[in-house]
Amino acid sequence: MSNYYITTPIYYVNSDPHIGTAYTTVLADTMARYHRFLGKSTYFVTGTDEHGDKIVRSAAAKGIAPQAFVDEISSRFRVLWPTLHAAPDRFIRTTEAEHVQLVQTILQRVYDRGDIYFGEYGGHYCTGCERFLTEKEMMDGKCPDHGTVPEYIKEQNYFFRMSRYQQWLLDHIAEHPDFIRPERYRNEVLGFLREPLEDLCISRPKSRLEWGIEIPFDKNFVTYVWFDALLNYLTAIGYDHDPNWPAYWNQAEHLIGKDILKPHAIYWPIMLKAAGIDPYQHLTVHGYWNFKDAKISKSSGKPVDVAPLVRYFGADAIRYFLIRDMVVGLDARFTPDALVQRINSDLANDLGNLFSRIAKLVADYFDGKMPKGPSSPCDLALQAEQLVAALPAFINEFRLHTLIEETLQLVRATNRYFESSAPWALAKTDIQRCGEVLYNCAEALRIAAVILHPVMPAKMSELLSRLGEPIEQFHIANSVAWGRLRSGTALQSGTPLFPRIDEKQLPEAFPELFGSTPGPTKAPSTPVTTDLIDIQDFSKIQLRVARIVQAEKLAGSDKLLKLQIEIGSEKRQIIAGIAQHYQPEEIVGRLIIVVANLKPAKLRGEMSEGMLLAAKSDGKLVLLSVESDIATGATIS
Ligand code: ME8
Repeated sequence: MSNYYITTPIYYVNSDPHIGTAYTTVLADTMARYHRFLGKSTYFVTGTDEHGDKIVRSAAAKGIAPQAFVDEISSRFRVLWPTLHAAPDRFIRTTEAEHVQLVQTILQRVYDRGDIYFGEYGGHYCTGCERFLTEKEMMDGKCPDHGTVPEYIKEQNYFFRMSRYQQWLLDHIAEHPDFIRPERYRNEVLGFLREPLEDLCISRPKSRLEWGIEIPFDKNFVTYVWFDALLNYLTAIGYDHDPNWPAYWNQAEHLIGKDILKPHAIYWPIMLKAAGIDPYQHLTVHGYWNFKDAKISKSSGKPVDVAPLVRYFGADAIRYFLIRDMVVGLDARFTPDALVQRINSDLANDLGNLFSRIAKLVADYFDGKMPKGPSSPCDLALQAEQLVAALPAFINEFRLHTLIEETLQLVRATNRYFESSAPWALAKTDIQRCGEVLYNCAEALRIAAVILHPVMPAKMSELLSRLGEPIEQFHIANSVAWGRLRSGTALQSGTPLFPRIDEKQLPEAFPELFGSTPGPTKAPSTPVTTDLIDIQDFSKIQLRVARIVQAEKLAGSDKLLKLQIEIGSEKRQIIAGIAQHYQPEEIVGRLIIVVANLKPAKLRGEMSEGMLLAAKSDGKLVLLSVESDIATGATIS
């Protein structure tokens, strides 16, 4: 039997879990379940990262000792995951004795091999990222991810000779095209590696930070958080003492968000190489969940708390939404409307309703027992077979959003077949044919439920039990073959599987999420239609997607911002009247829409080469953007 080892980042305990950290955990859990489903022996690990400066600061702010603080927050993560039906095989904490010992063993080994030396370094340290940023990475002197000014630190420390392994890493990436995926992140890493790699500072003097793992060869220092944290991936599988560790390590897949690409794609493989351990197999990188156009995170002040969402909508509905609405690699928007739409349309309407309709007719005309199927399968069987054949590729390539969509296409086709076959009418004219139609529908639904089980384990188990085919141990090959559904077993109709969400109640239940989203409070005062134009007039305007790479206030104006933008390979400056609505630091990095063929004009002595688009209503202004990530320079039609 082959193996599969999947990990999430171990999360910092300076903040509570939120929808961003929940996403990575749910995705890893779903992948673990799919690989089990493909017949592999699977190990799924998540946990918490508990050392470092920011933990000490958060504990101090609460007035408690670091250990008490980390114990409390770590347990919030540990107890939350099962409520989301995430079932890690191991929950690891970096304060565990087993981990501390492993970090010290590896540090000593790398030191003995001559790859750690003592020296002095001065640099810009971002506590949010827990690493030094290069001049190139900073934007306007700030960390682009955290919007804070890094602290300049100069001191004597231990350094890890990363530079020695730069060429090795480049060769490894070239020889293993799917080492880092999707490709855009592989390219980003190759971009970093075009510059000479600086050696990595891997210690902190105890005089400045005590809350860390002591360096085994110098008691005055503790190790740097990343050197400590990354090694959790080895502790978790019992590196060097559990006989099974190599079999899992050979198939290791790290799942991370794009914020921690550099430590995972550069520091980690080099650390492994220096310690004489083979690199992991895959690093899979996903984008950000944004809410109201900002990354969901504790530091941005926009965390979306998971527990109340789970209580209200149910764990499986949240899992379904998260996995369906994010394409791995791209950013996605968490909008309350999209969440409700998915639940009401896909789950309540397409999936839940299909079961209710089948169960009702089976109860009315077949005494609640599954009727006999036809002697030859229908078209739905072919569609199901094609879907099943594509599953391994969807799973191995992390295309779970497509897997879900294709499965829902099968469910929708089954609903159409139900409608066009009209079994309620057949019941009065041809009861055998009526039974065959119901059998076909129930069988297509059963296969869809097996396929969706890893995404919604509790709800799909319930559906399968109600169909009379409870799940025990299953494997794709023998559970999704058409015709396995037995006749004569009892169907349990019961309450709707996915109750519809009443949108009217939501603003009251979640004021912070739903309160201000249903659109403008008042209708815009400008009439919608003025003079009509021909399509040719419109086609004269060239609209393009651009990215804001720099933004600052225009001296002497309280309304204008000076923006440097990138449109494909072109760089331009535009002056925009948005200073009363946006702070420069909050829009850097955003994708916007610009009119690209406007004649340049001078505004307050500065050239403006284009105009950005924004929507206005009653004194409010919001920038226009695109729904998901796309290359700058993309045309808009
Ligand atoms: O970086 N959208 O921990 P962390 C999607 N301790 N995913 C998000 C997200 C968002 N808005 N916000 C957070 C650390 N995440 C280190 C990791 S690993 C050896 C050490 C998820 O608590 C995503 O997986 O800041 C991201 O990479 C991770 O949380 C960062 O978690």
